[in-house]
Amino acid sequence: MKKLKIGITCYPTVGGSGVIATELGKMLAERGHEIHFITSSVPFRLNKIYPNVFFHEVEVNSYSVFQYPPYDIALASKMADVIKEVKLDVIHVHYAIPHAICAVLAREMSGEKVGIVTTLHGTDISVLGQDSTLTKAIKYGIDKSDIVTAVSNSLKEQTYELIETTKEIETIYNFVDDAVFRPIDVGNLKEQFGIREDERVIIHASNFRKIKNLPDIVNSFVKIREQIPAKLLLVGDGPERQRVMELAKETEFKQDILFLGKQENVEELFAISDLMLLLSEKESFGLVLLEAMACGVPGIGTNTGGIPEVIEHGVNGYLIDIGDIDACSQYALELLTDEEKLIRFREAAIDASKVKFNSQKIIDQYEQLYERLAVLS
Ligand code: GMT
Repeated sequence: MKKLKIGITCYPTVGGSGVIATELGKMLAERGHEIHFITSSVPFRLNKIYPNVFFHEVEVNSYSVFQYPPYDIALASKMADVIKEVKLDVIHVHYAIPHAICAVLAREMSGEKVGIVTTLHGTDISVLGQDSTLTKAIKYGIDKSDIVTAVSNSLKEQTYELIETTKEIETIYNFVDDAVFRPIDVGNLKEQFGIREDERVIIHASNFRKIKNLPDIVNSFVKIREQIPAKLLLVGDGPERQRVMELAKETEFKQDILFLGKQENVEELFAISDLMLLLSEKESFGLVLLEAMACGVPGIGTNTGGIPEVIEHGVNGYLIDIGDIDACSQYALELLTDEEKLIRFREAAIDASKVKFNSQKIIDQYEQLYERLAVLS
């Protein structure tokens, strides 16, 4: 395929959409494409020098005449500069607002024929799509993009429900870097955390927003812990952290609940884990589940959004209704007390990450989209 010049815009801080955008850029660069990240800071997974990868910083200045710093305008201007200077073939934005709208504006400003691909990740639709002050803008961003993708069928259907668009939306699943997310030997890490060999390890990682239902994780763990020796690792930080810490302190197993804060190398924590819990109220995909699965950690997730497209119930994990902590603890105990079953689920989880969510296959899908655009222009 012809080597393309591709601009990528995402939120560069920790978060699934930024991770996917960055990994996609890195893998496309490995295939010889020239990748230009146009973001407010270096994406956090872009942690070393990669040939073919360039970074264009969006500088957002504050002026006393503005109540809010004009990020969207600064981004659109920067995108227009890069489109013109580099002669981008495609600009791929992650999140409908503001990024798709900025790309449309930038194309206008540059007067060039760059193709726009927008990937919807979830919050832009499931939360913002319900905000009537934003729906028209989201629809505009979607309609004016040349190609729109969603990270699950569920998110695609939700977009049609919430945003009155007739635009074709294509599902392209998320993927993980399988060189990082795989079963690894981490020596005596479990011991370093003070976890005994006979204790099972349950893990949850998120941005601790309310929709992640952290209290359900703690309450499910308490029910599990009443039956078997176990530890709960809570990885991440966010608005709910304080409330969850208080809840954990009130339980009789507070010493078994470890708050680890934000962690860069979560794959090392997955290496000592037996089960992942993601009990969210909304979740367009649940990338963290896939990261855990690729490391051989099956998950229990809620039957919501795209989670049922990631977990195959009874094969590589379990699905429960939102809030059903009895079912959660029951399934967890079934798995954690049956070594053979756990091994079977671990293998099935790795298998799903390699087959259904195969990174090379998914990069092929994105490349095919870009190719279609190149033919159109
Ligand atoms: O989960 C979050 O709150 C972060 C958010 C983001 O923008 O990074 O994640 C969304 O995109 C991820 C990557 O596609 C998905 O795996 C998450 O499920 C999705 N979050 C929600 O839908 C709440």
